[in-house]
Amino acid sequence: MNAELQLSATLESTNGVSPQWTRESAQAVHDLPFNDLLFRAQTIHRENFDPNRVQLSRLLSIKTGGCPEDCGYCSQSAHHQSGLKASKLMEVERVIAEARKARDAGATRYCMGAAWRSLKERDMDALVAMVEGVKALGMETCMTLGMLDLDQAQRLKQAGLDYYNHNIDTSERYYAEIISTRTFADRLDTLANVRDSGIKVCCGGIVGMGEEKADRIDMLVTLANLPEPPDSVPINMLIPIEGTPLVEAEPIEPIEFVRTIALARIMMPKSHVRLSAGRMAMSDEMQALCFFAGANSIFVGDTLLTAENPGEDKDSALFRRLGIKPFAREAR
Ligand code: SAM
Ligand code: DTB
Ligand code: SF4
Repeated sequence: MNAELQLSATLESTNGVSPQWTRESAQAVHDLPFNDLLFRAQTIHRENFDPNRVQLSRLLSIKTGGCPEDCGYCSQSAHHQSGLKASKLMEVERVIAEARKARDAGATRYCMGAAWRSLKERDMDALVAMVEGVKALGMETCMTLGMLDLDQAQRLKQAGLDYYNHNIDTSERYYAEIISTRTFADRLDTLANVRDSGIKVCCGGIVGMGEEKADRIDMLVTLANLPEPPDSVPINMLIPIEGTPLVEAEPIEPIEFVRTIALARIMMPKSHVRLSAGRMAMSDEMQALCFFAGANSIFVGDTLLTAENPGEDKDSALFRRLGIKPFAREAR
């Protein structure tokens, strides 16, 4: 089948309940002329979201550094010499105070991250209190704590956790070049536990790690073909961190990055596509193209978990110039 026919077959099948994407059907969309790709992504975006609203999310590292995993991109792995100082789990009161500040600055979503391989029982009570406290501020809650079993996921759900972030990071093929301490299948198991508990899945990956186009496409095919596409899909552009094995990775070309965002929007029409790490290295114009391609969330504030992020002034100036408004907080 030629690319155009293949594309129309794909689009017809999206009228069904759960279309199965293949590398070929996804690649046919990815490789469309740029204007056709963006027009299609923007059309689908408008059918599902307000095109002039972008959600403001805020991250907090509640436990930093000293992580036993060896993810090749990460400043927090104990396997790399990034110079980051490790810390203990933050106190509940402090987490809630930080969340309140973020809410007062306009964030509607609060994401708490811990540099753990998996969640330990001894920390559960504190985590439950954090979820309850942040929820009580009227914010959407998200956590990313490493691997979870079903019982742990159920307890976080009961505390009011809305989303759990756990990324597949890249294609199954490229994954083993990036992380050796846990497998792609381990990640899928945690995602199944999250889904089965009723917590919404936040799952995406990183581009610009020296992967090939086929890896980016395969990553999105895996995500779109999960039993349900993730409600939330963070697309991170690698922030090269000194002391990590990926510090010299070949950066992704901006147009190719925008194509990845557009493809994510087309393949997962109802998901929040989050323009996540890497915005310090993006021009305003590149970010504007990402919003046009269907990205509808950013992380705000001066820091992500450990790395630098454009500050509030820069982001509000960009939103003003583009006529973009933040998501409104749900009335409670
Ligand atoms: N330890 C938890 C885990 O890995 O599940 C949570 C924290 S981890 C930092 C969350 C995600 O941030 C990673 O899966 C990765 O996709 C992204 N990330 C980490 N370091 C990054 C970097 N240097 N550049 C871009 N994205 C990064
Ligand atoms: C995700 O995919 N990106 C966010 C969130 N999930 C937790 C984290 C980005 C981290 C960037 C590197 C750092 O700050 O250390
Ligand atoms: Fe640990 Fe998460 Fe960093 Fe991997 S990405 S080293 S699991 S903190």
